[in-house]
Amino acid sequence: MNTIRLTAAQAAIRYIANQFNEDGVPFIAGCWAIFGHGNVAGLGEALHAERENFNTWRGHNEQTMAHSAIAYSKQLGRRRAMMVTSSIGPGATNMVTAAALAHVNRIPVLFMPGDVFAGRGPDPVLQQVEDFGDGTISANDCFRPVSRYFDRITRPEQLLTALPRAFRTMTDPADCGPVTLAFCQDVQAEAHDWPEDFFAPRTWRVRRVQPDPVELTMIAALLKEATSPVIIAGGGVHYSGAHAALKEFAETFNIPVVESQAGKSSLPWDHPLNFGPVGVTGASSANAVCAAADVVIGVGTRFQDFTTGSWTLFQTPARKLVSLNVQAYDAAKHGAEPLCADAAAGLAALGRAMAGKRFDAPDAALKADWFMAADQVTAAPGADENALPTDMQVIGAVQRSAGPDTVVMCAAGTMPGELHKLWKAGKPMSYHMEYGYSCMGYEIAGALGIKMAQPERDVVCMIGDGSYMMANSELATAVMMGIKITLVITDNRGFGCINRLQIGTGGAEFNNLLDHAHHVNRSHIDFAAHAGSMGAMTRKVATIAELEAALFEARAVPGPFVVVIDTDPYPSTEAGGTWWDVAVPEVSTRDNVRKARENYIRNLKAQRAN
Ligand SMILES: Cc1ncc(C[n+]2csc(CCOP(=O)(O)OP(=O)(O)O)c2C)c(N)n1
Ligand SMILES: [Mg+2]
Repeated sequence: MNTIRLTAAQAAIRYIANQFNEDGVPFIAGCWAIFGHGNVAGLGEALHAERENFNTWRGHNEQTMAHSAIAYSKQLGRRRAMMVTSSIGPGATNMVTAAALAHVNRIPVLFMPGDVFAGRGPDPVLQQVEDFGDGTISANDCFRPVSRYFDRITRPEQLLTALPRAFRTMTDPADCGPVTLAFCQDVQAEAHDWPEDFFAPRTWRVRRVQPDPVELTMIAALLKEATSPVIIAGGGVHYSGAHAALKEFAETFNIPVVESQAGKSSLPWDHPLNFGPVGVTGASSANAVCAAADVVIGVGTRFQDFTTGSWTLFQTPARKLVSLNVQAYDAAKHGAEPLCADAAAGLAALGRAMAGKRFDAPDAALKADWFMAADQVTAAPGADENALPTDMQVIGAVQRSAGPDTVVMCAAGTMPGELHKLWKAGKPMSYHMEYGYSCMGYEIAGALGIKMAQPERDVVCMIGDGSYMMANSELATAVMMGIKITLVITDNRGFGCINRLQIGTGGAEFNNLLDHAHHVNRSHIDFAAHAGSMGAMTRKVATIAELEAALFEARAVPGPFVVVIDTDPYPSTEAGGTWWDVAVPEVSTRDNVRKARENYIRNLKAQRAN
């Protein structure tokens, strides 16, 4: 056997650079890195040595670098991913939030934080977490519950099994998610004689899991008996590339489709069978169809509370739940009849098994009614209106300036709910919402990752002032890397959506809007100046008309473009939506809380166990 002598870090990078996807491109597109002790000498040297054929990028924060990596992979339907490496200790734990985000959203990312010395000679090292009772604990153990596969590399030759295992996890459609290989710093630097064929190029195919014949027969029989089914399209439609299969299935049987946050843009918004967004942030059309459905068919959905109205939405007494999902855990959720398969394969097989069946689709007037309400709130205000613009009007302006291929993205705040309701998504993945973890701080970094994934598409990042303040430094990275993203900052001077939630649960306005938070000096943040200081081109606009003009101007700008607009923190779209379970205090001195509690108890009665 021919061997080659390399350090463990050199071997890791050489192996990673030689793993390909079915399209013949490297599965790992490159590595985001912030160096420190624990990775600069080992992985840093290895990345430098491979720099001609393996990209390394430097960001400003480990968490947000990882958000870029996650957004990149999500936008590409998990067909490619990125690696992120950090120093030991704080650099590593900075990535834990991102790991959780990837875990919730089932997105592959390869975390390679440095770790303490396996040999323990210099212990305790700088940044080492010392556990009094367990010698194997390090800061990286925080990754365990948020990794699909966690390993600590304490000997070089462990990589011979750990790395293939990592790629298996990241390319498995059911188990897909973050992998953490915590890499002890002395081990990174240690040499080993590696079998040469370990580095031979390898292609990782994402298998299309076919349905079990018995499950398929049972589901087909159940659907043949149905009269008013509905399909809930989830993120799995995108990851499976099941857009055409979904369209054909829905059209063949005349079944309405509604979309979760992750599933939005599965069908174009104006497809006659797309009844719109579902759930808490859904359209009245979609929710009416769901309330009347006798069979609810989830396709690639986790049935998160925002999708199910905290399980109050599917009200028909004897209704059945079917879950077509590649992951058996999701396929059997909440008493669902499972159809464990890839979304496209499952829909195609189910289509064959149901041949001849056709349903009566719901009334198209439901959609017309919804769009009448929705279009009203997104319409540009009249020239004589002096009120602060609303976030819905901002969405209208962005929509009018966008093309069918534009990707609109967000993660937390007012915008995810409003965009879910109001954005008219054209092409698949023209809507990129991180609403699994809904993590403030994903926005700018995510937009950067999306643009790296699909440079040919315009990427518009909708971001609240609160989320901007939480994480904005990758804007400087976008400037440095010459990556064009457009940011629309809606400055309502605080956490507007949580302020409304606080009011909605009977609370006093407290500690959400900046004016309601403890202060000696009133907060005034000049977002345009801040973004401009990082090198972005900026515009502060006062009206919706000015916003549209700025967005038009943005098209010709080669680098990041930031538009800031003050908006009213109070209004949100009244139409559509369902109840959302947010627990209200049982005891309070506040009248409003007691009233909200009564309301809460009343609503809770509609919640179904399955
Ligand atoms: C990291 C993180 N912390 C806290 C939250 C809870 N949270 C959700 S939205 C929000 C406020 C967002 O404020 P902003 O971005 O200004 O949006 P707005 O609602 O004002 O439009 C908060 C605190 C979260 N989702 N993520
Ligand atoms: Mg805000």
